[in-house]
Amino acid sequence: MRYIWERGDARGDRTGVGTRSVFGATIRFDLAGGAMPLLTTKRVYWKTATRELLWFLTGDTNIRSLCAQNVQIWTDWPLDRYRRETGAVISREAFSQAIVEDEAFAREWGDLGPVYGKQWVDWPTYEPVGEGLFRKGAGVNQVAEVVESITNNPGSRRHIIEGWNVAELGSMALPPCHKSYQFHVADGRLSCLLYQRSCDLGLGFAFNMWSLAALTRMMAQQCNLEPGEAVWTGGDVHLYLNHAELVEEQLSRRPSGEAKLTFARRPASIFDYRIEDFEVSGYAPQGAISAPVAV
Ligand code: UFP
Repeated sequence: MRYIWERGDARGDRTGVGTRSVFGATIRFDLAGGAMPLLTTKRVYWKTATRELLWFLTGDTNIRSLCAQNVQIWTDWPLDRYRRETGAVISREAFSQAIVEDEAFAREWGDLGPVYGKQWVDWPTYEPVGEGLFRKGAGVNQVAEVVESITNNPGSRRHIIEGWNVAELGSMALPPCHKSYQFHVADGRLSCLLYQRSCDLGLGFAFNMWSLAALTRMMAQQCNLEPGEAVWTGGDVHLYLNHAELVEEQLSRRPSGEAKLTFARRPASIFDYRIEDFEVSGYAPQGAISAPVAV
């Protein structure tokens, strides 16, 4: 964070806020013994990140079930579209409440397009039915396929869950940031490498790192393997220029405590985890720091 803040390249960006950024960075974290990469220099709402991960695994791309759990991390994108297209003056709270209470409204305004969940468990396919004609085939459940390949062919170098569906990028609220997960088995341990093309180090990163580790732990549990390493690789890793307070506050703090994750049970499949299954101990973070999201 300090390096990027002091030495990163100044870049204008899509949001108009401006960033300092480095291109290409890697962090490795050993998950042995239940250790989790959960930032302590500010409170990270790991349950929120976990609820998002569980939502991806259901294949849902509508924010309604997130809003119903008071998870607002995706609300700003549909809210922005709603304000732009209708000219309505509405607070985030009121918008989120309308999404939860009104199913038709949620259908019209709450969908994010074919983002992560859709690609992870229902990647679209097309079957030729004649000269130049195609019909929709069965979707590919990449997550189920990876559980299967890790279990039956652990030495494979093809255990990949891919979010970057080129043909559908245009209809997504936001093209995937954490776009490729590759799993790897060695010595009875399961590791995962995430390639994240774009990373908001002030806000997004802590969530992305937690989710990477949580998904790795869930996969390891399902495949009867020990957890290995969570390897995170970022493309454009940046700090927004309006995050000065967050950056300075976080850099002035010292890490405290070490979080561990245990599972309350072993769910029947990778798709059957519930938020109550995640038990975190030893997490002694410092206070939360809020900062604006660049939409
Ligand atoms: N971003 C993250 N992690 C995520 C996510 C978004 O850091 O999981 F969905 C940030 C990265 C960037 C912005 O600041 O959101 C996406 O903008 P762009 O598509 O222009 O890279």
